[in-house]
Amino acid sequence: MPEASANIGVVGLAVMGSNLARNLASREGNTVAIFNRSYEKTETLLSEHPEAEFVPAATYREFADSLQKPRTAIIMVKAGRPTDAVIDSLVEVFEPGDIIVDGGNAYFPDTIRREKAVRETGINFVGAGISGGEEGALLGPSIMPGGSDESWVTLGPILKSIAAVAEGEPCVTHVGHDGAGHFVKMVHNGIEYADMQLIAEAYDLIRRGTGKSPAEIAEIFAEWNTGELESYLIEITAEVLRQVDAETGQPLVDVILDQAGAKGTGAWTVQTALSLGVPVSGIAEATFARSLSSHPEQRAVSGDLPGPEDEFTVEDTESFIEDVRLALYASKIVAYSQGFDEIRAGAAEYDWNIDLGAISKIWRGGCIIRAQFLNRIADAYQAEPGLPVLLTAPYFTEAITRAQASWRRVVIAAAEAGIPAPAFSSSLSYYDGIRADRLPAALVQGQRDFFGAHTYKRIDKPGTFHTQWSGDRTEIEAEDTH
Ligand code: NBP
Repeated sequence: MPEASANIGVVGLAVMGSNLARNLASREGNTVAIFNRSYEKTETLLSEHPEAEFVPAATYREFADSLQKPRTAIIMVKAGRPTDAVIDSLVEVFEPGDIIVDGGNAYFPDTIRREKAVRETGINFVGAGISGGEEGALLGPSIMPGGSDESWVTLGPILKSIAAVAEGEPCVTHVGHDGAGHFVKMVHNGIEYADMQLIAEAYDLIRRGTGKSPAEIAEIFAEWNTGELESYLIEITAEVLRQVDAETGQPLVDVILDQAGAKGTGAWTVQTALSLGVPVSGIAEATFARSLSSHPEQRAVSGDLPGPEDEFTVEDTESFIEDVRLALYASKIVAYSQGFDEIRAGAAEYDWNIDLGAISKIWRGGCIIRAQFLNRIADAYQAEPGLPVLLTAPYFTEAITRAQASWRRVVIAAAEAGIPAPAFSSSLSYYDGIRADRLPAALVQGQRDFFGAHTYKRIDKPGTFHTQWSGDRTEIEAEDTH
C-alpha cells in the first residue's frame, strides 16, 4: 500500500489536467498524486516532468491510498459521461469528508445533480469552473468553485495557491453552493462569445469601410489595448491580425475558413437565460452569428440576394475608427451588464448567495475575458451591491454618454452598408429598450388579450382586465392569468 503522501490529486492527464497538476506541484507545500484511465499519459507526464515529483497511481484504489485525509482530488476529464464514470470510481474508494472536485466544463444542472448524489455518501462534491485554457491551467487560471462551505475550508488555500493573481488578489472565490461555480463559468463563456463577436464586427466594419489591411488593423487594436478597451481578447486580436500565412504569404485571417465553431457553453448560456427570462441579446447574437457562419449550404444559395446599391466608403477614416472604438466599448458594457443580470437571476432561482463584485474581480486575471474594465464592474458593485442594472452605475453611464452618438452612427453605417453587425445593433436596441419610458409591450398585451384572453393591467387603476373582443368590446375585471 503506498504511503499517503500527497495533499492533492488530479484525475485526467490530457492537456488541462497535466498542466494543472504541474501548476499544483510547483507551489510550495503541495505533493500531487496523479491518475489517468490509460497509464501511458501518467508515464509520459512522469518522465517529462521529474521536477514535479508526482505520486503516480495505476488504479483508483492506489490513487486514494496515496492521498492524505481528507482526500482531495480534481477531475479534469472530458465533460459528460466520462465525468460521471470517474466520480463513480472515486466514490468507491473515497470516504466521508473527502472532496471530489470537477474542474471540467460541466453543464451546471449536471453539477447540481452530481453534488446531490455524492453528498448522500458523505463525500463533498465541488463543481469548479476553470478558465484560461492550457496556459492558464499551467501558470494560473481563474477558478470558480461551487460546493459546500466545508470543502472550501480545505480547498480554498490549495486553489488560491494555483490561481492567477490580479492586483495582489488570487482569482478564485467560493462562488456559492452546488452548481454555482459552473453556472458562473458558463456565463463567463457566454460573455466571452459576445466580446469576441463585438471585436470581430469592429474589425469587419473597419476593414470594409476603410480598406485597411489586417496588419494595419492590428496596429489599431494594439493601440486600443493601451486604453479603456485593454483586455486579453483585444491583445490577441492584434496578434491574429498580424499573422502572415507561411504557405501563401497572405494574412492568416484571409485564409482561415470563415465558419466559427462552438463547444456549447454559449448555447447553454442563452438557453438558461431564456428559461430565466433574462435578455442576454449580445450573447445570443454572438452565438447565432457562429451558427449562421457555419451553414455553407445556406450561405451559398443566399449569396446573390440583393444588398445596398452604393459602395461603402468612409469619408473621415480617423473619426470612423474612433466611432467604432466607442461603439465597441458601449456594446461591451451592455454584454457584461446582461451577463451579470443572468448571474443575479440564476442566484435568485437556485438560492445561491453570489457576490457579483467578487466575480468581476476573479475574472481580472487568468481567464479569457480578463480586462482592465472588470475593475470598474467591481467598483460599481462595491458602491451598490444591489445595483439592478450595471449600465446605470455612474462610470458606465458616463462611458455610454460619451459613446452614444458614435454607437448610433456605427449601427446606421453598418445597416446602410449591408454589413452584418448583430451584436452592435442588438446591444443598442437593448439599451434603448431598457431606458424607454414606455414600450410597445402594451400593444403585445392587447394582442394577447384579443386572441387568448390573457388579460392586462392598466396604468391608471389596480386590478386585472379583459376586453370582450368577440362581444360588445366592453372591458370587464378578470382573474390574473399572467
Ligand atoms: P479532454 O476533454 O480531451 O479529455 C481527455 C481526458 O478524459 C483524458 O485524460 C481521458 O483519459 C479522460 N477520459 C475520457 Br475521454 N473518458 C474517460 C473515462 N470514461 N474515465 C476516465 N477518464 C476518461 O481533456 P482536456 O482538453 O484536458 O480538458 C479536460 C476538461 O477541462 C474538459 O472538461 C474540458 O472541457 C475542460 N476545459 C478545457 C479547456 C481547454 O482549453 N482545453 C479549458 C477549460 C476547461 P484517456 O487518456 O484514458 O483517454
